[in-house]
This record gives sequence, structure tokens and C-alpha cells, in this order.
Amino acid sequence: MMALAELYTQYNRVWIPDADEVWRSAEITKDLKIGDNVLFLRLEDGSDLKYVIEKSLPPLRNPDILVGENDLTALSYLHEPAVLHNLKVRFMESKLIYTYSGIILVAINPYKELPIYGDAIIHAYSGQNMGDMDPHIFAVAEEAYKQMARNNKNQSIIVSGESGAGKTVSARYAMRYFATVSKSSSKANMEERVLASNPITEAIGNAKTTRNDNSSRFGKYTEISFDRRYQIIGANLRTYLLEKSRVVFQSENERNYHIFYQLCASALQPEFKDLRLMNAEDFNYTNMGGCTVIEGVDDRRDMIDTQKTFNLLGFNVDFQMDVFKVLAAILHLGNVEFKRISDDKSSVVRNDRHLQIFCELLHLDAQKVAQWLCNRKIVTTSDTVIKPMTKLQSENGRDALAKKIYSHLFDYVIEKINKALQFPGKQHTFIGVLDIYGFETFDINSFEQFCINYANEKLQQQFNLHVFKLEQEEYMKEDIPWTLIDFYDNQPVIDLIEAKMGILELLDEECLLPQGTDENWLQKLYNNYINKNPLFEKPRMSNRSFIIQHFADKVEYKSDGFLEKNRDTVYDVLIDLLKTSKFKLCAQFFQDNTATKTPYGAAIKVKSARPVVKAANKELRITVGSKFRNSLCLLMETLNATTPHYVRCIKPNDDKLPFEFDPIRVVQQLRACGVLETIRISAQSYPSRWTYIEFYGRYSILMTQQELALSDKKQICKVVLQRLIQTFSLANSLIQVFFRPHTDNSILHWDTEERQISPFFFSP
Ligand code: AOV
Ligand code: MG
Repeated sequence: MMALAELYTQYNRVWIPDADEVWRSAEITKDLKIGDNVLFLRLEDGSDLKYVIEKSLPPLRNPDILVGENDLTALSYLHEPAVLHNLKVRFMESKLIYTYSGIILVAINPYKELPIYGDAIIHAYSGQNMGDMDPHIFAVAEEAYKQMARNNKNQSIIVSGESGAGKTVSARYAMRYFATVSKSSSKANMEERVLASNPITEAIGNAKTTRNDNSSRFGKYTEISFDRRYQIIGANLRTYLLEKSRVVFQSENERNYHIFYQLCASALQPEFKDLRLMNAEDFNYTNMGGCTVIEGVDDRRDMIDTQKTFNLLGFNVDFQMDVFKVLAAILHLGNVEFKRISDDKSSVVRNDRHLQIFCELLHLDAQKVAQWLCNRKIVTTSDTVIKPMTKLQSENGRDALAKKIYSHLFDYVIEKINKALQFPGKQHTFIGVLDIYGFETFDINSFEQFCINYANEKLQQQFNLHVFKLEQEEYMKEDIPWTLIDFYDNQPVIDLIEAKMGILELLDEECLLPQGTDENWLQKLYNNYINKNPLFEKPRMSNRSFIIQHFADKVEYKSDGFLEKNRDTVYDVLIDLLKTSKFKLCAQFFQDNTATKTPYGAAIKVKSARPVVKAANKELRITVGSKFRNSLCLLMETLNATTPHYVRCIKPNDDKLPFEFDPIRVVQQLRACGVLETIRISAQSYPSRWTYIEFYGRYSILMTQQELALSDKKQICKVVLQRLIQTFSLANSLIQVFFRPHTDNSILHWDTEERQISPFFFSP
């Protein structure tokens, strides 16, 4: 039996916790004896350190020969410092951004264009086995493509990671891979059309945030369809909850959707003359963040690309012009000014130029719009009353209208893209590429962050369950004794959000009440969860916020605006006006305003008992939160019906610096995004599976001359293992050695009763 103390001998190296580096390497200068409570160490700078052992021994460092391994699970010691060090060495010294961690591809954002994505590289990966090539997003794409063809099964590539980590870029490259390897001469540029969907959706659904200059503000699942010969025949996009509030408000240093700036940068183009555009600084909706340009981005040039892509998708010039007209109208609407008439009365400023242009562009009666922007019609059984609105109410009504128009436009463009990617034949199989908004936390977090982080929780759970299921199946197949292991499950936080009497349901209930307010709702949350649910807290200094302990981090949400955003209503008279517009596109937006549709058109079932809220226009509507929950459930069903492939993107620093590795930030993400979790699951089981030849190769150093003299390598391994580990078991019918490296959530427990290293399973 190999004792733990035998590993803590002179010249062996360990990792000790460090405030700046997270982990620091040190060499043992004196053998550890049972009962010792001090470990004598020398740090890399030559200084000596007496490490006081409390409950645990510091984790052991892997031999240098293993450093730089392209699969983390190949490391002998599998713990946090080993993983971190290995990723760092690959990233900083070898400029390698991809590493496997078992079934996951870890991708660290290099913040620099790398020459590793060309067609020649795609062709090099095509047809290869995952294990034979360097880790790469193309290797994952190839694996999905191969499994689809081999098993006739639908596949998903699930990209996750926090905001700015590289999800959208990875998803784009995965799609490029499929378009390139499945290119056929016959189907007129369908591959290019599928790829063209990306710049369009990014123009209308991505924006600069403080975390990412090209942040996705919606979720997207792109289903790429293949025929029987595994060539692309079309695609379908499903989108998830666009962040609408951005249309009318941006925090400091953030921008509205890219398309608005592209349009403003093209103001002088003759074709846009009628739109009466100005500089982005001159429109409220594009200037609220005080930042209208992005370093390295030329909005005018991007507009030319957007128009080219529209053409490629077969959108004619008239359609394009209609889209730009609606966008320009939104910008002008944002500049409409109100003046206060009395405490409860307001009106549009006389002869407001922007109101005139807004109405001209959308073919509306300016007088009527002016009236209904500042007055509300209340219909009772006996009477119809017109009630004036305060200046603030009018402004909010204006913004609600702008958000509504934009979100209809967004859905409409997605629908058009889907039509352009439709195909006449039958889909044989598909590969779905999921690229959603990453987990995010800002100084002020609202309903949008709540929904985004909830989506990330769902995805994390899907991942946990899959990894866990896979492990179990593997052991059952190999007849290995195996007790169910506990793994971190984020179901409790998901329950807190979506279960009965959860946050979303209480929000829907409050939305049902005519006098419901954000404050009352928050009070109900406090009453229901404080001291009852450990994942919910009230911030000490605020009674307008609540804190949720997410899998990735704690996030404080401000309750202001939750009700309004969940209801998402616009005053009905305004909607009626737009419905009767002579501008067909605009009228069409508001024709079927049932809101019982998913963003991609299919009707959905209402799952919760009470998700329906009476809107201002007396129509029964599903709230935004319930709709989002339902669409996430559908997404999980889809993902679970496919074979998933996971890409975990890591953001290496917060300053967008090329090849800069901040260990504190990286560890935070590794801990949160499930890489270390999976390693923990694997480590409790048997993550290393080698053929006995591989085992012989790696451990021949442990073998005696006598053992090495045996002719059969299989036999040698068996004898060596029997000598070194008396407790190893022999399982029949196996072809591999299954074993587990040293780890216990990164720290080894140390008590006077020494532990032994884990048993091996060995195939005869
Ligand atoms: P995200 O999708 O994960 O954030 P992106 O994919 O938009 O993040 O990546 C952010 C930026 O990092 C990109 O615009 C690139 O400049 C850079 N980048 C990412 N991956 C690579 C790569 N492989 N090579 C070179 N540069 C890269 V969000 O959508 O905010 O959650 O909502
Ligand atoms: Mg993105």
C-alpha cells in the first residue's frame, strides 16, 4: 500500500495557496513523517517556508514531463493548481488556446487574430479522429459531423462561458467548419447563406457593453440541416429573449445595437436622404452611454457589409429600405420631447420635428400620435374616459413603443432569414450550434441579467446531468463496481427561480394585480425566502435589491422595473394607430399581437398555473418571464434529444489584452463553469482510461528489472500493480486500465491516519 507520506518527500513539489497567483509552486526540502504538522518548503525565489499543515496537505505538483498535456485528464495529479498551471503554460508559453478536459474543449480567448482558422486547417481536421489532432474548435465540429454521419443522430455544439469569453466567435468557426466540409457544387450557395445569417443577427442583436465590444444580447440556436449525403441543405434559427431595454437605454460606455450606428454612419448616402439621419451623438437612443464609436470598428464599412449580406440572403432593396426606415423612425421617436403642463399632464412639444419625421416614415397621423403619446383611454362598462399622463409617463410610453417596434423588427428579420434558409427537400439530420448570452454581472443588474443568468443556470444543469449520465453508463458497460456519487447540482437555484412560488411566479402574480409594484413584489420575496432559502439574500445596505447565489457568482439584482419589463405592455391606442398605418411592414408588426408566440413563431403551451397577465389593452398575455421559461424548457428538450459537444470559453483578463493570463479570473471561471466540477466528478470516478500498452509506457519507470524481463506487457502491468497496490481489483472482460489520480477537491486531507492512493482496476 502506498502511503500518502511517501509522496511528500524531499525534492517533490507542491502547490501552496497564494493571494496573487492563486497557487505558487514550492519544493519539499525535508521528507514528511507521519504526525508532522509542518512541511518544509523552498519557494521558487529561493526563500524557505515552513508550511503549517492544518487539516490538509498542499496539492502535489505534476512532473514537468506532463506539463502542457493537451488533455487535462491525462495529468497524474488532477486538481485545481494542476489544471490552472497546465492551461497557463499552454496559453502563455506555447500560445495554444485550446485544451481538452475529457469531453469538454476549453478555449481561452487570445484577444488576437490567430492564423489557425483557414481552409487548409479545416481540411486538415476533416475526417480525423479527435484524439489524433491538436485540440481545436474544428476538432469538436469534426467530431459532431462524424457522429452525425456514423450514428444518424442529431448533434449539438453547446458553447458557454461568461460575457466576452469567445462564445460567438467559437460558434461562428464551428459553422464555418460545417459550411466548408459539406460544400456541394449543386445547391446554390446555401452554405454561404447559412454563414451570412451571422453578421445580420449580430448587427441587430449585438452591442457594445462594458464587458464585450460585440456582446450578444439575445440567445441563438442555429439548427443546420443536412441531407442524406450530409451536405448542408438549409438552416433554421431560434432566438431567445432579446434585451429590449437597450433600444431606449444604455449604461455609461455602452452602445445601442450596432445597426443604429451603421445607419448613422451612412447618413450622407443618397439612398438614406429621406431618413433624415444625423450623427449618432445627436440621437438620444444612440448617445445615452456617451460612447458612439468602438475602437477598431468602422460602422460605415460594416453597413456596406450588412447590405451585402442582405443581398446574399436574397433580400431585395425595397425590403432593406423598409428595415432602415423603421430603424430611423425609432431613432427619431427617441428624440420626441414632452413638456410638463401640470403635475399630471404633459404634451408633445409644439411642432416637434422628430415627431413629424417619425410619423412621416411610418405613415402615421402626427396629431393623433401626439395625442396618444400623452393621454390614456380608459374604457369602463359605462364610459370611456381620457386620462392625461404625466411627463414621465409619456416618456415611458414613448420608450415602450420604441422597444416594441424594435423587437417586432428583430423577430421579423429572423423570420425572413429563416425563409431564406428554407429548403425544398427533407432534412435528414441536423447539427445545432448554441450561442447564448454569457453569465454576466454589472454594477446594476436588472430583469435582463436575471433572465440571462437564469438561462446560464439551465445550461449548466444540462451539462452536469449529461456528464454524470455519461460516466455512469461507461461504468455499467465495463462492469465496474460503482456507487452513485453526489455531484454539484444547481437544481435548488433553478427551483428558486422557476418552481411554484418561485421568483418568477411571484413576479407574475404581482403583475396580475392592478396596484402591483416592484416594492411589494420585493417584499414578498423577502418574506418568502430570507432565512429560508440559503441561495437568497437581502443586501445589508439596500431594501430595493435582492441577491442570488448563482453557480458562477453572487449577483445583486435591483427590483426597479421588473414588473414593467415582465408585463411588457404598450398603450393600446398607440398600437391601434400603428396597425392602421399605410406602411405595410409597420402595420404588419402589430396585426397579430397575441404574444402567445415563441420568438420563432410556434405556439407554446403555458406550463405555469398563473402566467397570464391582463395587459393594458385587455388582451390576455403571457408574461416575458413565463415565455422565456417555456422557451428555455423547449431548448433543453431539444438539447437532450441530441448528442451534445461542449465548448467552455474562458476570458483570460478583463482588459481585452492579447495573451494576458490573470490566474484569479481564470480560476474563478474554471470553478464556476463546471470544468473543475467535471474534474471532480471524474476524479471521484476513474477519469484515466489507458490501454495497458499506454500504462506500460508511462509507468515503466516503476518496474523492476525482473518485471521488465517478462515477455508480456499485459502481464508486467499486472505484476507491477499487484506489487505496488495490494488492493487493486481485477475486473474481467476489460481492455483498459481505469484509475483515479490523487485528488480531493484539490486538497488532500491530512490526519495522523494516513490515506492510501486509490485502487486501480486492471484488465487481464
Ligand atoms: P461572447 O460571445 O462569449 O460574449 P465573443 O465571442 O463576442 O464573446 O468574443 C469577444 C471578443 O473576443 C471578440 O470580439 C474577439 O475580439 C475576441 N475573441 C474571442 N475569441 C477569439 C478567437 N478565437 N480569436 C481571436 N479573438 C477572439 V457575450 O456574447 O458578451 O456573453 O453576450
Ligand atoms: Mg456572444
